[in-house]
Amino acid sequence: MRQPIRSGILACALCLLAAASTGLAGTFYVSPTGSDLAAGDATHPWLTLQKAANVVTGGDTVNVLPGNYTGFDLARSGKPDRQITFLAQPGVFITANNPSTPDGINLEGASYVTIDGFNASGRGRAGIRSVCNNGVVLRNNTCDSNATWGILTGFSSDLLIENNICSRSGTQHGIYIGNSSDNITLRRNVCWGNYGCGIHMNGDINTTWPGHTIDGLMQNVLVEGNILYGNGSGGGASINGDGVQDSIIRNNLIYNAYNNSGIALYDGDGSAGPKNDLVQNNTVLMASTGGWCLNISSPAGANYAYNNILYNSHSWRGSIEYDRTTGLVSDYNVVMDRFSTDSAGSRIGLGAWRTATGQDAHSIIATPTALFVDPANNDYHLKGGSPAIDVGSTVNGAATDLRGVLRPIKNGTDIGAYEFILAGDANCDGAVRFADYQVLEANFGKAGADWAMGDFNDDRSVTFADYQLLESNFNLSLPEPASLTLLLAGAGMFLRRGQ
Ligand SMILES: [Ca+2]
Ligand SMILES: [Ca+2]
Ligand SMILES: [Ca+2]
Ligand SMILES: [Ca+2]
Repeated sequence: MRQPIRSGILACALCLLAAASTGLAGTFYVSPTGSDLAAGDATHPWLTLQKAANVVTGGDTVNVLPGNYTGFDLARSGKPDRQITFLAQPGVFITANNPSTPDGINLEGASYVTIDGFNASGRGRAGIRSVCNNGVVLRNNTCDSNATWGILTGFSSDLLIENNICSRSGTQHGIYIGNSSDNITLRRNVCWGNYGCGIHMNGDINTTWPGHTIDGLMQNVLVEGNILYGNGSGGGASINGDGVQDSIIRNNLIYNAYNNSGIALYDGDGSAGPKNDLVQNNTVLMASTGGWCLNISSPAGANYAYNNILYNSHSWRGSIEYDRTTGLVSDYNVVMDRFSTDSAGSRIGLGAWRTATGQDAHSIIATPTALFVDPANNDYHLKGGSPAIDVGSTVNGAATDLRGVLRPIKNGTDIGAYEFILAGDANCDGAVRFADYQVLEANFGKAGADWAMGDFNDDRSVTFADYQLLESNFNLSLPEPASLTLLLAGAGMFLRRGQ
């Protein structure tokens, strides 16, 4: 009898040891009312972010309570399966540069780190700077009115930058990734009012990092679902790619662009020009002072442009400027009657472009008024009857839209960043049914939501407003009687719960 009891006690002791170890090593807290002499746990938080940065190891999470903080300088790394996470609660502001550089948050040689939820604004150079590392995630941060960049990365591969807002950078760009880095995803960021580019990618063969091979190319970059507006009073492109190859730029919305280009792919500091890049289902609208919508030059191989809306408010510049007549595969775009096949921007019409290049046989000409719900107020969703509906290339089109809506809806893939869909059609089957209501109900109240979860008004959360959109379209369609009964029963529960 004794042996099993001893085993039980031993097992229990091991459990406690494991729990204590997890608690000490795994989860820390920082608060404006804490102390760096404290234990750093939930009831005894640290005072400074730098204290946390000096001690974290792989697998740790640092929870940051609301308040104002001096930034931090992190040189410690997690591991591929043990990310270090700095997780800010809503209301965390970096109001002073970190102790080492003129940036808010600085990661230098710190790999496998996640920075989530910080507001790093008004800093001396970048809101967040991350260099000489791998496996970094920058998510849900706001970087406004920084002197040079919102977010800067360099020599930083296997990188994910998503759901950040990077605005009003003083002398350069919203998001700048560079220095030959590869395997990077930039998605669902909003970059507005930056002096230069919204997103800048620089292969940069000229800057070295001791001990590392610099190939001057950015490869396998996915730039997807970003919204970029009001950028470029100082030039650049809304999406700027120097030495970018084997990459995809899709479902981005660009408007009020003052830049020299909406999307530019070229060879400046890179070791070679664009090759095997796919520009797909973007909506690009240049301001009257801007350059061409899509500008490709010095290609190192074929590049591809499908399903883009390319509209220009400039007096004579237009949709596509390409510095030659071969190597660009382009079709199923909505364009203006304005193209160029030389780097001087000499203008030709769609017919002459087709003759010179053999491209854009299925592309069409249309105006914003015909295409969009309310272009005067920057609503670039397709309106009912839009000429962009169902006429894109499904074979070479994006599989989703900017919101995550599954393409194609109805009879074909649409051109541009938004697929035309009834609000409420969460499962993207072309009809608003009880199944869609069930999706919305299951996700009701959730933040960080997308269309497929029931966020129909693009505010990233599922609320009563989304239900109202679903209901309005449900009543316009005619559900099966049994489904209608279920819907009304469900809606009653829903309404009671909402009160
Ligand atoms: Ca590279
Ligand atoms: Ca469609
Ligand atoms: Ca549906
Ligand atoms: Ca919503």
